Amino acid sequence: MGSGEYSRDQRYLATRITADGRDGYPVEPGRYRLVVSRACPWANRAIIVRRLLGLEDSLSMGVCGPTHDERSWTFDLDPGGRDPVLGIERLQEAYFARIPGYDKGITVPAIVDVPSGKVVTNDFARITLDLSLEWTALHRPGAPRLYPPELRAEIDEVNEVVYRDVNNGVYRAGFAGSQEAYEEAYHRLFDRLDRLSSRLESRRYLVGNTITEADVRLFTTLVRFDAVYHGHFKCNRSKLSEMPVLWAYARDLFQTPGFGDTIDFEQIKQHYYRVHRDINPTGVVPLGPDAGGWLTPHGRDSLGGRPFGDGTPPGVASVSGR
Ligand SMILES: N[C@@H](CCC(=O)N[C@@H](CS)C(=O)NCC(=O)O)C(=O)O
Repeated sequence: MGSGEYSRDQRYLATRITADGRDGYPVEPGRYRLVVSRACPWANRAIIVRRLLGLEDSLSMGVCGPTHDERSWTFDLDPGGRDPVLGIERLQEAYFARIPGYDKGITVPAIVDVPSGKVVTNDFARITLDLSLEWTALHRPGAPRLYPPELRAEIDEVNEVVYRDVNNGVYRAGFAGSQEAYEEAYHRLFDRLDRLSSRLESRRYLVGNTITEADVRLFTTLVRFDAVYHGHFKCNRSKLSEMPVLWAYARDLFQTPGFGDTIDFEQIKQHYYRVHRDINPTGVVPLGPDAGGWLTPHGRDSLGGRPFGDGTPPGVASVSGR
């Protein structure tokens, strides 16, 4: 690793919730709580997939506020500052219930076993795949196939470069500790975005002709691009809204049920600009950009594609958004 390069701690609580319960945590309706923050792109993946698969009634969701202190996420959006199901004020309590003194990041997304109050997993990359593959008995009728076996190799290939250069690439640019590390991350990011743009010029979705896990993962970074990555993370060769293909692709997804209805731009900005004081010491949160453009026509229908394949879109989001 070069000097000044940002490195993400990739050691997770990797216990899995599976259909056969081999890790001690079988899939069961009502037993687990997905804890997220709407600000976080990694948690956003899980919120979207839970909505697309119709798991809202089986897997409840706790929502932390957008900002946090050095002890990490709190349930400050809830009455009395406590998660109504877990009864805790801080997500840290559920990590400590699992591993006393847990000394790695108290991160979202996390899935908590409600009866014991313990975090089962915070392995964000696995969480969405397991929602697709292990929670099938609880999927809604018409749930899309987000990770179908015949497309898995291609989805994995796309996901790998999207994670390295885009999802994590924006963080590598934003938290670079040297000019050299920043420039390397910046070029990798925009080179990759240019290649993705070419790929998406003639096809509506990244892999196959329906929405898959690959689209979910790219979307969560694109939707934050102009609000936080362009300014706060210095990813400013172009705004998303200046990259016509990617901008239309992102708007198409945003306007698809299950995507845009999970997004809260204000919480996203509050999180990045107020929590990362090392790169924004004043904590001042910018007022722009205007999010109105997200609802303008995208024109991508002409490329064909069947967003939900043989399935159907999810119903409208609940009023509370949970
Ligand atoms: N744990 C994963 C992804 C989740 C993640 O980083 N979530 C962030 C919010 S976007 C978080 O919870 N940060 C709190 C912390 O690290 O203390 C990782 O670090 O790769």
